[in-house]
Amino acid sequence: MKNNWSNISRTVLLLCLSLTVFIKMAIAENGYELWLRYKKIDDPVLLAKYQKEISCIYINTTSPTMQVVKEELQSGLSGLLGKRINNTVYLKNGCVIAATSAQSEIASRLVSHDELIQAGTEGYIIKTVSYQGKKLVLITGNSEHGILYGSFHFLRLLQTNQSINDLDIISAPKTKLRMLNHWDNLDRHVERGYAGISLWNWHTLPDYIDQRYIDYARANASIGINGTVLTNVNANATVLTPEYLIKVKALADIFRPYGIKVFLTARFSAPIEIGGLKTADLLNEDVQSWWNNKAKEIYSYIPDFGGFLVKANSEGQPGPQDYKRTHADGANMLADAVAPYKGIVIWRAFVYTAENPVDRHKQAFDDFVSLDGKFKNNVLVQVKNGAIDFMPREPFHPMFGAMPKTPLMMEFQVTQEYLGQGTHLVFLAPLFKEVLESDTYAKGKGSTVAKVIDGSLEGHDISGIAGVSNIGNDINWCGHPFAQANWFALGRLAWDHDISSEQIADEWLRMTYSNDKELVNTCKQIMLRSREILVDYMNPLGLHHIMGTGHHYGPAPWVSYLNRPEWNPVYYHKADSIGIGFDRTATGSNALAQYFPGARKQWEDLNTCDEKFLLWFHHVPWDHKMKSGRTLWDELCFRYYSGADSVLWMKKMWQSLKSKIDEQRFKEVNMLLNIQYKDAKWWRNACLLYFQTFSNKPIPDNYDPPDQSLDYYKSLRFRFAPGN
Ligand code: GCV
Repeated sequence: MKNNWSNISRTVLLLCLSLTVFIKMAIAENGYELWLRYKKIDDPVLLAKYQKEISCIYINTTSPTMQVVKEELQSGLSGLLGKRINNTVYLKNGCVIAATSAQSEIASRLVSHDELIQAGTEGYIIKTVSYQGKKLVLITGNSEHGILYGSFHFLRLLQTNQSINDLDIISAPKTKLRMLNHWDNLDRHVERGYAGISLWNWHTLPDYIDQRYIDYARANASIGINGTVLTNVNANATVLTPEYLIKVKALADIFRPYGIKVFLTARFSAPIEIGGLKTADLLNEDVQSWWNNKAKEIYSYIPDFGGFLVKANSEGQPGPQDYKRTHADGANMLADAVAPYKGIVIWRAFVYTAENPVDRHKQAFDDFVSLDGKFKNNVLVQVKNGAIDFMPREPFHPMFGAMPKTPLMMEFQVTQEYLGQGTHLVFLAPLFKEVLESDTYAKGKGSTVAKVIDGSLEGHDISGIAGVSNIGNDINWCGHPFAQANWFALGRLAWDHDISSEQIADEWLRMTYSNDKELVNTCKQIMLRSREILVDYMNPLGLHHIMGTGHHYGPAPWVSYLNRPEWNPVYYHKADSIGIGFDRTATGSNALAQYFPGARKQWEDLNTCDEKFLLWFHHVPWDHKMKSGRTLWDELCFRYYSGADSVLWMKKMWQSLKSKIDEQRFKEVNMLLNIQYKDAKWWRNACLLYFQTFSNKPIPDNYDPPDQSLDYYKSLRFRFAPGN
């Protein structure tokens, strides 16, 4: 009997345990759903209100895009309202009606010509309307893709607990091309990728369609992204062969209903590598016809193929300069090949060569600005946000504003190659905004970078923003749970660069975590300060390019042995017994002269220079008096120490939210913040110990001294760091 009882109680205990595990698993969140979680609204009062306001969907068009709209509204509204929301054939009170004015009489009657003009080709109108005595929500626009974007906007209103009582919204994108650039190789290794391997499973395509492809398209459409470059700019010509083009076609077919066009990277030497020609010189007629035929072939598979992205004559990639032709010549040859199909060419300006002895900062400007006006009108020149290479902080690239006849496209890096890679929590919207809001002074005050790249400064027809993707096949897509916010931020800013970083963080947090006030406010503080904190513990006061060689993870300001001068960190910080920093004024490389006088003014005088960029533009004595009253050396110590301490603050803030976040995501972020803190101290100690060998000054007593020697930090190796 006793035995029986103990058996029974053991079984009950086991059952209880498994139930607990099951419940935990059921509520565990792995981040796969991104910001499209559609969980039932928590607030009962608001839920009841929404349930009263929304009763059904009314969509009568069966095109692929409208099918997607219907499915998204159905699953989104059903999830958020906690009850099934169906599509109806009879218009009822509380229906959400989605249609273009050409598709529905209701839409055409209830929106004005003016409103449609404001919405443009891709924008949308969301309005509360009355029709035949019924109160409805109308989502309309000039195109189905506009309606798709509008539907996601409407869902976002509910996800972020906004009122939907009296809607009157018109929104249109400020830039035309809003793209992701994947640096994905055909073997699925992602260059500078920290979230697993490439999403594109070339081996199983075109027959196996991973659900991820569809969810990727949904996520992009939800933030207005309308283009994707599938392959690495360090290109492999194989993707242009028929064997791969049918795979590309399969992806293009999936993405089309979501308004996403597919682009490929074109390797300049492809005519030799896969075409059997002896040259890739653009003046050779066989080369020209090879590209023309290749374009024709691609468009036979993918009629709405976006075009090519090209990295040429940069870091070993082939290009027109191999044949003494210019970048414009190269871009124009490809532009001619895709022009009959309305394709475009995006030509990158990220170029620098070992042979050129001038400051690397100046090289792209020198190569490109004289070509202004020489590019065909279906070419965009894609410029990185700064002149060096996606550093934690760079002044805007001097090319912005300097090529008025050429549409310049922005290239941001969403993947965090130089910003802690997959382990640091850094919200990039403030970095993107800082660049976009910078004033080039190209046409007087107010000529912001945003106005250059959205085409409004010079009246260009094409415009664009691209972000180097941080997406891989990790279950949560981006590696770090908060890295998703940077994908989200790119899309939101490409749509409207006037949105504030705070709004973007607010939306993302509410959609990805919850609408809990304390959670949103605490995480928002962490996110909004995170980039500045990283700058302080990595690259304060304008320091740059002092990271480890190759993998780019961690500090290595001492590296000086690499073949090319501009690959060495010592080239950039120039520390010596007098001071530290790169003199880019007239007494030095004079890179400053590439900026318009209005912009130049804020940086050219050492004593008035914005301290954010002090060591970027000046070689500054160690005893220089800073605005804080500290000497430069003491300020450097202060920045490094307060940066690292602030990560501790981030950790504490996060920990205060334990009860408000699901276990899995709480733990993941917590562990990553531990790594970030460790890394921040490593950056601080390694950099200060190294720079101290030049300054010969003590680290002030009020700071804990580094716990390891400089030799120890120099000895660290990261042979298999990801993304390398
Ligand atoms: C795709 C940096 C990166 C490279 C990258 C290059 C580029 O140098 O380290 O991995 O190559 O930028 O943007 O082309």
